[in-house]
Amino acid sequence: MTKTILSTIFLSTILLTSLIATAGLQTANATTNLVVNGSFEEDPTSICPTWFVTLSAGSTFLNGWTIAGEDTIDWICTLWEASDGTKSIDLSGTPGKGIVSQDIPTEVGATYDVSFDMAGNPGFCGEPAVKFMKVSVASYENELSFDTTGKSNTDMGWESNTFSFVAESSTSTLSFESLTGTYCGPALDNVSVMESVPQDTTPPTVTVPTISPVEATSPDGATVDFVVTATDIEDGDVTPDCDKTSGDTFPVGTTTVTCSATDTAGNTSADSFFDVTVDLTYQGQKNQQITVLEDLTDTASKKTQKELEKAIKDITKSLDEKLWDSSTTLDAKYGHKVFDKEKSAVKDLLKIQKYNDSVDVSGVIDVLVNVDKQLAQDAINAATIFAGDDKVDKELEKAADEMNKAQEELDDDKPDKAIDKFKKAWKHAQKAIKHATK
Ligand SMILES: [Ca+2]
Ligand SMILES: [Ca+2]
Ligand SMILES: [Ca+2]
Repeated sequence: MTKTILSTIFLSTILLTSLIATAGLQTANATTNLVVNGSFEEDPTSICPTWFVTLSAGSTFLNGWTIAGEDTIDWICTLWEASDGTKSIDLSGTPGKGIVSQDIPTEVGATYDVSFDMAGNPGFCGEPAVKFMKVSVASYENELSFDTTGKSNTDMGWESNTFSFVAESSTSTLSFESLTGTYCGPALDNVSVMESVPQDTTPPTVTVPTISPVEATSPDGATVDFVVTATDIEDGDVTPDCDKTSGDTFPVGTTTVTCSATDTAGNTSADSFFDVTVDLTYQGQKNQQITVLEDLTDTASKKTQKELEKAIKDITKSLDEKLWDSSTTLDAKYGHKVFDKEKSAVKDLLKIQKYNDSVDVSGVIDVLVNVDKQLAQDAINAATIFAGDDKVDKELEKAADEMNKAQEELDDDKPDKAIDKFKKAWKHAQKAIKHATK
C-alpha cells in the first residue's frame, strides 16, 4: 500500500519541479530569521496535505531550499508531528542520503546563530534506530545523531540544536545532509539563522553633581534641585534611578543621595553618591535652640522653668529684625545688642546648670556661643579685605586679640564672658570696615 502512494507522490513531484518558487529577499537585522521557509510550512499549491511528498534532487519545489546531491528527501506533511507548525523533513528520502541547502545572505566577518530541531524517522526500516546527519555552513561542519528508540509518529522527541558561525562571504550555504542511506533518516524542522547580537555586559556610567551647601529656608530644610545623568555605550542616554528626586526637600544636615542606572540588557551600575548639605542660618540655629528650651520647660522644676523662660525671652530679643541685616549678618549699628542678649540668655542657662537639675542646657549654650563666634569671625573676614591700611590693620589686630581672649574664657568654662569678647572682636571689625569704606 505504501509503495503505491509513494510512487504516485513521486510522479506528481516530478511534474511540479518545473514550478519556480520565489524566495523573498530578507533584510538582515538582529531579530530576523534569515532562512526562507525555515519550518518547511510553505505550500502554495497545496500538494502537501497527504502523509508526505518525495522531492527529487534538483527540485525547487520546497520554497527557499535546494534539494542538493543525488538522492531524494521526503517532505513530511501529516505522517508525524512536526516540531513547529505541521510539516517537516525526512532527509533520507525514498530512499537515499538527501541533502537540503539554502543560500543565506551574510556579511563577511559577522557572527550568526543557527538553530534547528532534529529527530528521526521512527518508522520500521530494518536498520539501526540511530540516525545520522551532517550540518555545515561556511567553515562550520558537524555530525549529529538521533536515537529513535521508543519514539513514534506522535512522540517524535524533537531536540533543539544551536551553533554559531562566522560568515566568510556575502552568501553562506547552510546545508543538512543525511548520513543514513535508507528510507528512514534524520528528521529536520524549524531552521533559523539570525545575526548574532553582541551581548552587552557593560553597565551605564552615572554622573552625579557636586552640590554646594545651601541654607535652610524653613525648619524642614530646603528644596534642592540637581541633575544626575547616565549613559550607556549601547543604549546611549539612560534614565538614572536615585533615592531622592530633584526638587525634594532636604533636611538640615547632610543627606547622601544614592544613584544607579540599568541598561536594557539588565546591567546595573555600581551605586554613585553625592551629598546635599543644608545649613541652618545663624537665625535658624537660634530659633532651633528656642524650640529645644521650650521642650525642656514641660518637665523642669519651677525655678528652672523661670530661667528657661528668661533665656527664651533673651534669645527672642536677640533675633529682633532691627539687629540684623540678613539671617546671617548683623546690622553694623545695632548688631552688638545681639551679643548682649545672647550673653544674658547664657547667664540664665548657666544658673540652671548650677541647680543640679536633670535639665541639661549645655548643648544650647554651645550652639549660642558658636553662633556668636561665627558672627565675630565673619565680620573679621569681611574687614580683612581692607587689610594693608594702618588703622584697619590695628583694628584687625585688636579683633584677633579679643578672639584669643574669648577662647581663653571658653577654656575657663566662662561662655558668658567669651560672648563679651566676641562682641568686642566684632566691634573692632566694624570699626575697620567703617574706616575703610567711609
Ligand atoms: Ca515545520
Ligand atoms: Ca523517507
Ligand atoms: Ca550597557
